[in-house]
Amino acid sequence: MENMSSDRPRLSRADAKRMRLRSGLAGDTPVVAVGAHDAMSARLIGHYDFDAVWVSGFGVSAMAYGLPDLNLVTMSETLAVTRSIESVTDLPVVVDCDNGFGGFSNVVRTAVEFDRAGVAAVCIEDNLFPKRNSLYQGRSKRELIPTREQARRLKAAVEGKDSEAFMVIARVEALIAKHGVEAAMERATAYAEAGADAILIHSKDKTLTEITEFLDAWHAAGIDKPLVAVPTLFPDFTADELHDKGFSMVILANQPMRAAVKAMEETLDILEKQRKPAAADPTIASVDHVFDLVQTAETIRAEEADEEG
Ligand code: SPV
Ligand code: MG
Repeated sequence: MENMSSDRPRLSRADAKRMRLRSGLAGDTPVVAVGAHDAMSARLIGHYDFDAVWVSGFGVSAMAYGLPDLNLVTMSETLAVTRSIESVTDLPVVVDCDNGFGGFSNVVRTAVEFDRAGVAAVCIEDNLFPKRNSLYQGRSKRELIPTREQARRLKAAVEGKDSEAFMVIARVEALIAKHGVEAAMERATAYAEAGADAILIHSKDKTLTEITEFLDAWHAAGIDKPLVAVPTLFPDFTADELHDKGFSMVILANQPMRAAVKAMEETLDILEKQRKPAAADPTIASVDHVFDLVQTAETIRAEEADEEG
């Protein structure tokens, strides 16, 4: 078939998005990813000037399953939500795969399945199963997987890649677990050597002191892998400011979820008090707007095209 051969092989949709993420990470401006918890939030993120969708484990746990972010949501459940997100967004999708949902083989299987699902990247953290959300301030154990074991898991995940363009981001929780900058550096270095494509260094230090120390050590070590930040707990730095400090990607992880929760609570409060739909109308999206967002008219037009002749 003549037009099936071409000198330049066409990239698959998945690889095109992966290459977009890779070139973004090497660019002069930060890759800004925003957290989605379902396909609608991913669609909305795509309507604004952002570079990637972050499938938030916290968001999927809380919003899709109504559960705490404690490794209760399985790989398959995360994959199902991810597939729905991946299929409605043109942005590269970076999936928070927690600790890979178990041990060594779970991490490997996670990378294989999400690579096959066409996402741009997975992020694997070193919290021991069952993990605790990193933002949780209450009393809880924070145990990390030993560095060598996590490096071994990451190496196997990287070696299992089907697409070279697919990325495995290694997330370091040493600062969250209060192990200090030296331990964080040791882990980040081991994960980079294991072949991770980027390092997410998580922190809840508002002043950025720890992060700055880490960045100094990282740059002194000359490791050429992109760094990723989740600035939920150092929220006053802009993506550009974080980029200037050395982060290639900035993840605004949970703001759409929190916006949705607040908006629903306010609307339910109004409905509870006034007990009629019109009372909520001024502050909610119209039915037509929701129809538009999910391309209802276009879909009906395509479905009924033949009938119109
Ligand atoms: C998530 O969005 O699930 C994250 C980021 O892992 S955080 O909750 O800030 O740890
Ligand atoms: Mg998470």
